Amino acid sequence: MRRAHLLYLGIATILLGAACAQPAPAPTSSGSEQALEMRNFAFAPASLTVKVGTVLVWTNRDSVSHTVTLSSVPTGVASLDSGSLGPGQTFRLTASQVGRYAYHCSIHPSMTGEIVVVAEQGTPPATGTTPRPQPAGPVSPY
Ligand SMILES: [Cu+2]
Repeated sequence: MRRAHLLYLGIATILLGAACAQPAPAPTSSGSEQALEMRNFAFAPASLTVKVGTVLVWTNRDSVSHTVTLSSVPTGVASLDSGSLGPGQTFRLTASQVGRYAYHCSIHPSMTGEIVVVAEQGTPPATGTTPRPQPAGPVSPY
Protein backbone atom coordinates (compact mmCIF):
# COMPACT_ATOMS: atom_id res chain seq x y z
CA MET A 1 0.00 0.00 0.00
CA ARG A 2 2.66 2.41 1.04
CA ARG A 3 4.73 1.28 -1.90
CA ALA A 4 1.95 1.96 -4.41
CA HIS A 5 1.42 5.39 -2.93
CA LEU A 6 5.08 6.20 -3.43
CA LEU A 7 4.88 4.97 -6.99
CA TYR A 8 1.98 7.32 -7.72
CA LEU A 9 3.91 10.17 -6.22
CA GLY A 10 6.83 9.33 -8.45
CA ILE A 11 4.70 9.32 -11.58
CA ALA A 12 3.07 12.57 -10.61
CA THR A 13 6.46 14.15 -10.13
CA ILE A 14 7.61 12.98 -13.54
CA LEU A 15 4.45 14.30 -15.18
CA LEU A 16 4.83 17.64 -13.43
CA GLY A 17 8.43 17.80 -14.45
CA ALA A 18 7.52 17.17 -18.06
CA ALA A 19 4.92 19.91 -17.97
CA CYS A 20 7.39 22.38 -16.52
CA ALA A 21 10.08 21.40 -18.99
CA GLN A 22 8.23 23.06 -21.86
CA PRO A 23 10.89 25.35 -23.28
CA ALA A 24 10.24 29.03 -23.75
CA PRO A 25 9.56 29.98 -27.35
CA ALA A 26 12.81 29.67 -29.21
CA PRO A 27 14.08 33.17 -29.86
CA THR A 28 15.49 32.30 -33.24
CA SER A 29 13.07 29.72 -34.51
CA SER A 30 12.23 31.40 -37.81
CA GLY A 31 14.94 33.97 -38.08
CA SER A 32 18.57 34.50 -37.44
CA GLU A 33 20.43 37.38 -35.95
CA GLN A 34 21.64 40.28 -38.01
CA ALA A 35 24.38 42.44 -36.56
CA LEU A 36 24.45 46.17 -37.15
CA GLU A 37 26.76 48.83 -35.77
CA MET A 38 26.90 52.44 -34.86
CA ARG A 39 30.35 53.47 -35.94
CA ASN A 40 31.83 56.88 -36.72
CA PHE A 41 28.45 58.52 -36.18
CA ALA A 42 26.70 56.35 -38.72
CA PHE A 43 24.63 53.21 -38.78
CA ALA A 44 26.27 50.37 -40.64
CA PRO A 45 24.83 49.10 -42.79
CA ALA A 46 22.63 52.14 -43.23
CA SER A 47 20.17 50.21 -45.33
CA LEU A 48 19.37 46.56 -44.89
CA THR A 49 16.82 44.05 -46.08
CA VAL A 50 16.02 41.13 -43.80
CA LYS A 51 13.47 38.37 -43.63
CA VAL A 52 10.65 38.61 -41.17
CA GLY A 53 11.58 37.13 -37.81
CA THR A 54 15.17 38.26 -37.99
CA VAL A 55 16.58 39.63 -34.77
CA LEU A 56 18.41 42.89 -35.39
CA VAL A 57 21.24 43.59 -32.99
CA TRP A 58 22.81 47.02 -33.00
CA THR A 59 26.11 47.49 -31.22
CA ASN A 60 27.49 50.92 -30.42
CA ARG A 61 31.14 50.92 -31.52
CA ASP A 62 31.60 54.63 -30.92
CA SER A 63 32.91 56.28 -27.78
CA VAL A 64 29.75 58.32 -27.38
CA SER A 65 26.15 57.33 -26.78
CA HIS A 66 23.67 56.73 -29.59
CA THR A 67 20.08 55.62 -29.86
CA VAL A 68 18.02 53.54 -32.23
CA THR A 69 14.83 55.53 -32.58
CA LEU A 70 12.21 54.33 -35.02
CA SER A 71 10.75 57.24 -36.95
CA SER A 72 8.65 55.30 -39.44
CA VAL A 73 7.18 51.87 -38.98
CA PRO A 74 4.65 49.69 -40.81
CA THR A 75 1.04 50.16 -39.87
CA GLY A 76 0.23 48.38 -36.66
CA VAL A 77 3.78 48.31 -35.36
CA ALA A 78 4.55 50.29 -32.25
CA SER A 79 7.26 52.88 -32.61
CA LEU A 80 10.26 52.31 -30.46
CA ASP A 81 13.20 54.07 -28.91
CA SER A 82 16.17 52.18 -27.58
CA GLY A 83 17.10 54.97 -25.21
CA SER A 84 20.69 56.02 -24.81
CA LEU A 85 23.14 53.25 -25.69
CA GLY A 86 26.60 53.75 -24.28
CA PRO A 87 29.79 52.54 -25.93
CA GLY A 88 29.68 48.78 -26.38
CA GLN A 89 26.01 48.48 -25.53
CA THR A 90 23.64 46.60 -27.77
CA PHE A 91 20.00 46.93 -28.71
CA ARG A 92 17.91 44.07 -30.03
CA LEU A 93 14.80 44.32 -32.11
CA THR A 94 12.87 41.48 -33.70
CA ALA A 95 11.65 42.29 -37.19
CA SER A 96 8.25 40.81 -36.54
CA GLN A 97 6.29 42.48 -39.31
CA VAL A 98 6.88 42.98 -42.99
CA GLY A 99 7.43 46.56 -44.06
CA ARG A 100 9.84 49.44 -43.99
CA TYR A 101 11.33 50.68 -40.76
CA ALA A 102 13.15 54.01 -40.78
CA TYR A 103 15.21 54.97 -37.77
CA HIS A 104 17.69 57.53 -36.58
CA CYS A 105 19.77 58.48 -33.57
CA SER A 106 17.88 60.96 -31.45
CA ILE A 107 21.17 62.44 -30.20
CA HIS A 108 22.66 62.82 -33.67
CA PRO A 109 19.75 63.26 -36.10
CA SER A 110 22.08 63.04 -39.07
CA MET A 111 22.51 59.36 -38.27
CA THR A 112 19.75 57.58 -40.16
CA GLY A 113 19.10 54.08 -41.32
CA GLU A 114 16.38 51.88 -42.65
CA ILE A 115 15.41 48.26 -42.44
CA VAL A 116 13.19 46.62 -45.01
CA VAL A 117 11.55 43.49 -43.69
CA VAL A 118 10.36 41.09 -46.35
CA ALA A 119 8.31 37.92 -46.17
CA GLU A 120 9.99 34.54 -46.15
CA GLN A 121 9.54 34.27 -49.91
CA GLY A 122 11.66 37.36 -50.34
CA THR A 123 9.01 39.49 -51.97
CA PRO A 124 8.83 43.04 -50.68
CA PRO A 125 5.42 44.20 -49.56
CA ALA A 126 3.25 46.20 -51.87
CA THR A 127 3.51 49.81 -50.81
CA GLY A 128 -0.01 51.05 -51.04
CA THR A 129 -0.37 50.25 -54.73
CA THR A 130 -2.96 47.52 -54.36
CA PRO A 131 -5.46 48.14 -57.14
CA ARG A 132 -8.86 48.84 -55.80
CA PRO A 133 -11.69 46.81 -57.30
CA GLN A 134 -13.73 49.05 -59.55
CA PRO A 135 -17.27 49.52 -58.37
CA ALA A 136 -19.93 47.94 -60.50
CA GLY A 137 -21.64 50.15 -63.04
CA PRO A 138 -24.42 52.49 -62.01
CA VAL A 139 -27.26 50.66 -60.42
CA SER A 140 -30.47 51.44 -62.19
CA PRO A 141 -32.98 52.77 -59.70
CA TYR A 142 -36.27 51.04 -59.78
CU1 LIG B 1 24.15 59.15 -32.09
